[in-house]
Amino acid sequence: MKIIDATVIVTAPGRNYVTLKITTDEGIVGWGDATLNGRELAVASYLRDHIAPLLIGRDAQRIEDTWQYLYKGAYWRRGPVTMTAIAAVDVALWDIKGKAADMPVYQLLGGAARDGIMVYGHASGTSVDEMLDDVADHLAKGYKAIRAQSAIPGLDKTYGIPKNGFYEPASDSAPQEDTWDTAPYSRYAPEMLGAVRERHGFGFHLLHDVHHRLTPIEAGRLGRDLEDMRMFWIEDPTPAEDQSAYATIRQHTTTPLAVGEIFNSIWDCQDLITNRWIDYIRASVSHAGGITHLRRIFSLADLYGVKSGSHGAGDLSPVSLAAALHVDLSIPNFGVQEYMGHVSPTEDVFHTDYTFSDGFMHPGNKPGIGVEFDEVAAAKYPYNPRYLPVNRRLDGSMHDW
Ligand code: GCO
Ligand code: MG
Repeated sequence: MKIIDATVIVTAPGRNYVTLKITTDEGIVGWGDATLNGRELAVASYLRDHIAPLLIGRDAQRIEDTWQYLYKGAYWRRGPVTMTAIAAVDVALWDIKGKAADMPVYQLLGGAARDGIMVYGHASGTSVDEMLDDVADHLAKGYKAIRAQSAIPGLDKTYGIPKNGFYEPASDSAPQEDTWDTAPYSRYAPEMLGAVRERHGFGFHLLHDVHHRLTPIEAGRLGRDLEDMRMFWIEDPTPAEDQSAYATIRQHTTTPLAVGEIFNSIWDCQDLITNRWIDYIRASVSHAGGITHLRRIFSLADLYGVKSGSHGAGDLSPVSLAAALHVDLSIPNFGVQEYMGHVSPTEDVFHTDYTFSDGFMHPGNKPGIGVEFDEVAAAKYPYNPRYLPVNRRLDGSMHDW
């Protein structure tokens, strides 16, 4: 089965998504997600200008060989743009293989290792009370795991707090400027998360995203301050690229640690995993080289007792979420899957088969990934340049966002 076409479609049904369509000479079409929030067109160009011409005529069934060809063949390895582009090709080829075999992809990955995939939702609020009500809403919907974030008094904007009811950090023309001050956050976070346990008890998993903002010693102290809350994890307590920082955090706390949403390859987390500095690896299908490479990361993690906890924010398209669910269902060391949902009218363009019920998701049983992309609908939503926010300390200097 030969690849005869590879087309890139950029569309913005509520937010920008870059989608790769691969067509074979047998008429089978596969879809891949190539979205890199805020840098979408770089991946679109990488695919259109540098990868698509190489795909024409290749055997669509040779997924591993194509992965190695694109990874080793670029010479300039890794990085978010390259690995997101390779991921889109990889997922589209798994989609094709599933459709050719008339099986959902999770069957090709070894079959279901569990009945459902525990997902965590996002509860947030501009005040603690509002956030506590949102936690109650999530519990009522059946969530077994909930991430809690609320606005920090004294700072004008806080990461993870939605505008107009839906968390959407990207802004047009220029990045929004947030402010950061570690002291009020470090005092406030234990109070805020303590309030969650006080009001709603310990019968569900509680998560919190620090979003790369602390130093290792500050993160160690936060982890210690949160020990009584029995967190499921704290996420990205320090800037994620500094792996050995986690050795310091680990020395100070038993609060579980999760990192990896910005990682692109197994080399980004080799030390974190092999030194057992983390508990959950958050690499995603779309930014870490596709199903082929993500499974390699999770296999390494399994050897060291580290579980999966894939990124699943709304800036990863439904194609990515579906692909993640196939991986989640099939691996032995699954931990949790992030599920933020997608803003309307995403469903107009991406027709999905996955389901959510009582806190668990399932990818569905359609052949392939189980997501179909409506090109006619996509044409109604043109690309709209967006930027993620930046963060400044009170003295005006730049801080990690
Ligand atoms: C999360 C993430 C996201 C990122 C976003 C950036 O844990 O879900 O931190 O919300 O900020 O994916 O594009
Ligand atoms: Mg995060």
